[in-house]
Amino acid sequence: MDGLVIKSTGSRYWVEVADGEVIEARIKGRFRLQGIRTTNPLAVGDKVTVEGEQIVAIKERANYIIRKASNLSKESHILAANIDQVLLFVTLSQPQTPNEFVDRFLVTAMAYAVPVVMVVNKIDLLEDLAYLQAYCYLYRSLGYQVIATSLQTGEGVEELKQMMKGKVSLLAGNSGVGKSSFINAVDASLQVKTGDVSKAHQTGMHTTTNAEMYQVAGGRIIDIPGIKGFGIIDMEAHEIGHYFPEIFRFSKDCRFSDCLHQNEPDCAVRKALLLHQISESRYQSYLSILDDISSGKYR
Ligand SMILES: Nc1nc2c(ncn2[C@@H]2O[C@H](COP(=O)(O)OP(=O)(O)O)[C@@H](O)[C@H]2O)c(=O)[nH]1
Ligand SMILES: [Mg+2]
Ligand SMILES: [Zn+2]
Repeated sequence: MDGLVIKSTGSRYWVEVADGEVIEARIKGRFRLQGIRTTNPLAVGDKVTVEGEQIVAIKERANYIIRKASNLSKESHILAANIDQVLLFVTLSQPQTPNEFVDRFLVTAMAYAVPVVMVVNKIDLLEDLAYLQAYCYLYRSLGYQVIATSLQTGEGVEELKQMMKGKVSLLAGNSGVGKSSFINAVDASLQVKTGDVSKAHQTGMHTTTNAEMYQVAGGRIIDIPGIKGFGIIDMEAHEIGHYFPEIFRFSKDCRFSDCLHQNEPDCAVRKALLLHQISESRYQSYLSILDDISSGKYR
């Protein structure tokens, strides 16, 4: 019987089978998967074959996202599989999502070939709407879909729901930006726990504990505990610029084809930066990722 993993604790899996019935199943034997070393063989979003209460096979993944189990580990943890899009929740206030976090996230998602919808939430808290507009404009100009929302006033929520229809969306973003509140806003019957911002920040704890997939707004949504980003993986220094659309575009005019856009002569990217055709914050994010990769942080 075909099934879809909708919840996992690491050793136990909940699999949705025909007619929406959910069974708790275990893995039979061991899976060898696509040559990656992972701490977990299966993740939410995986399509599997079940026999009785056993998962006996896994279908090939369209995509998946992983996180290094720890900084030193060579093993990875699969966070989710078969994702149509990521909803990256960010806030410009309470808390303010760092631009570098956003840009790192976008780079990795592009490397995984997972489309991102940026959800700028809590806009009811903003006094400076000019900044919001500039922010949305910047990322839209780079080709990203951006929706400004408030769960307080409901602004943008209907538009976002429309974009989720018929798709599997992964919720991502720092703690306290409104991910759980959003799930509750689209389906009050789910009653996902939400956290008080200040408490969540003081303790570094996350109110959600298990990866779980919900059916909402005519689509599915995956909520992962404490998911922030998903690390930059297996990327060479010269590749980073490929994942910054504006840097990539200008880099074609750099004198050297292997230009890293730091201090090289006749660098078209730095020239564009001086002419404000590339945003300073985006360039800083680029340098910071480059720095991490050059210093072997992800090796
Ligand atoms: N003012 C305002 N507060 C919000 C909004 N969305 C969520 N919150 C609050 O932000 C806090 C954190 O929300 P939560 O959903 O737990 O964030 P999560 O950590 O991303 O799941 C809660 O106290 C929510 O009530 C919003 O649009 N406007
Ligand atoms: Mg939450
Ligand atoms: Zn250059």
